[in-house]
Amino acid sequence: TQTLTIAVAGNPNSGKTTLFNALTGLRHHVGNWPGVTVEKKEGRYRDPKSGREVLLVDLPGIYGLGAYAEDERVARDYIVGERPDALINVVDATNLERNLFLTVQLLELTPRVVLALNMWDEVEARGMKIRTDLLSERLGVLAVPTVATKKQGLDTLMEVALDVAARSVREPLRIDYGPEVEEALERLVPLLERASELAAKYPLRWLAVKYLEGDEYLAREVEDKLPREALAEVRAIRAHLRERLGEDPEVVIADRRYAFIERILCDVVERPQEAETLTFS
Ligand code: GDP
Ligand code: K
Ligand code: MG
Repeated sequence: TQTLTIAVAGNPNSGKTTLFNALTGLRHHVGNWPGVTVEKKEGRYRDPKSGREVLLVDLPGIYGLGAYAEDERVARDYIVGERPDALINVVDATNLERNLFLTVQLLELTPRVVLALNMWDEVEARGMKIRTDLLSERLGVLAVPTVATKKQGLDTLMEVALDVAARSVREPLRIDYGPEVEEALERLVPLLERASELAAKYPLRWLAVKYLEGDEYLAREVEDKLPREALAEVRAIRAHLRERLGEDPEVVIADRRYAFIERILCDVVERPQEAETLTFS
């Protein structure tokens, strides 16, 4: 059987390195991603049940999957190009508002994700209540509480990650971007599909969203690979959308992502003062 590859992604300071080291022990080595100076760390994990070896890859700490930061491009190129069997998204569970902004972007790209709700000791110490089942349901992926510094939850986390790796693929997360953007996406996707290279490499809705966001790297690739007539149409769709919205589609798309996260957190997270209000009102 082939070695499984599981990548670890998350915001800086979410506990990625602590979790990675806890899983791999000393069996890891550090290098660089091709062409850039961003550090690449790989290690081995052995599944205690099957004895199977898993290659773990620690991706750079990032806040999103945009085009402007080199480490964000490294992460997304890796996910698109290497297609890891599963992705562990380490989040600081005390700060879901910020951390989920990366999570939803990962989920729009691939459904092969498990969330590590790390810093769970802090969640408990602060008296926060997080409804993990509801969070999982809304995002469509499992969420496992972990305390990386104490190696808590890591067995369960890896069990779920191995299960994700073995499962057949579902659809990535779909955020509703509102009628104007959705209409543009509906017209864009079939046009992008005409370039078979793009269709083979990217989830096309994701690529279409990125194109509307004005992602210059992906736009260049789209413009390289699309037939000329399709390219003119694709450009016209984006120009028309900007006109309809009266602002950059990028802004509307980011707003919708934040709103999506806010709606989820409103139901999923109960803060201590809210708990008191409920008790004493
Ligand atoms: P990275 O930037 O994502 O690689 O994060 P690190 O692994 O370097 O961790 C950042 C800080 O958080 C370090 O001081 C860790 O010891 C601490 N940390 C990591 N995981 C946990 C956890 O589950 N609970 C608590 N309380 N601290 C943690
Ligand atoms: K750090
Ligand atoms: Mg680190």
